[in-house]
Amino acid sequence: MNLPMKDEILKRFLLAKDTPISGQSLADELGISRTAVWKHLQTLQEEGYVFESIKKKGYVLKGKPDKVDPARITSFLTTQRFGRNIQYLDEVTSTQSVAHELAREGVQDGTVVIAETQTMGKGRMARPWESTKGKGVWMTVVIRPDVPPSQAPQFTLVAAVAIVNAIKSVCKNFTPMIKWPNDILINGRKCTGILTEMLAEMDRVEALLIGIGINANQQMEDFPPELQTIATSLSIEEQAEINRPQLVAEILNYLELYSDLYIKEGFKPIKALWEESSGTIGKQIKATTLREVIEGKAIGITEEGVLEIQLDNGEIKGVYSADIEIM
Ligand code: BT5
Repeated sequence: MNLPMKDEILKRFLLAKDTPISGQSLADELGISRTAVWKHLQTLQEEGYVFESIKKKGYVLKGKPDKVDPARITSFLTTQRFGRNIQYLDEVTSTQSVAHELAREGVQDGTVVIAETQTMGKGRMARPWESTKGKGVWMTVVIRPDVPPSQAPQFTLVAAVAIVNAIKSVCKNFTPMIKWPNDILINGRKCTGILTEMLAEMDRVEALLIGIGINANQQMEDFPPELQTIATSLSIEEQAEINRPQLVAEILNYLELYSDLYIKEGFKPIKALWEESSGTIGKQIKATTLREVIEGKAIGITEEGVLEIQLDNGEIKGVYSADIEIM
């Protein structure tokens, strides 16, 4: 991956942990002058990184600002493609809008747009998405699978499975559950929303924009009153501070793994993983679609990712997209 030089330097300090790195060794390894190294260190310090100088040995990174910056995400990545190009922004209207532009320009598969806050974060049907500054994961992953547009909705389920597993790898005190199709809940409260958008021709997806919003380090008072009864954050549930760059990297690690699995083996293995974490199946639900309200028991998802609801009279209805209330 081609990280900017400043981020290359930062990544080396992150990986070295408490082992000092000398300015000379960085200059030699990266093929730049010692003055250039020093300038990059100064910029990093201005951004909030703290370096301690150890006599005759070099520098050790002692303090980091709480940011989801590319260098820190990269230090936890094990992917080939996903997250190998990260556009980091302090503030953005919506990461989806930037991702749309980049996708049209032809950016590589797995490109990530991530921001500390969004001023116009959005959910489905243009509902507002609350994106508290520096407290969450607000990102869009641009992926370019070779699939027809009809398969796009299944990627919301691929993403949900990836996110649940990523959350489980960094949090141990609770079990996140998927609420079909695009929410992840903890103890009945929403901690994550997924928004999948698409750039497509008639018969071919050009790019999918997987928008992921996760409440990571908010406390209850950080949420506006209307969300305090329905939302939660990983930190509230885990009772610990969440390492956001690590969480982002784990999501990308799982997302690459599962979307490759989906392309290779189809929806079947994803469906099995999805069912393991589903909080919807087997429950009495109310599904509000654009056309009707359906009440019944959620009995499963089909190979296409369609939710099947059994009505009281035994009839089974398939739902492609809806808001679900678990009764
Ligand atoms: C979603 O929509 O859940 C999809 C949310 C996707 C957000 C990401 S963030 C990165 C990327 N850039 C964007 O602009 N969007 C994506 P939906 O199922 O329609 O749910 C929206 C509803 O969730 C709202 O009407 C609120 O009730 C609730 N909500 C808003 N902000 C929330 C938050 N931070 N936590 C929990 N619930 C929230």
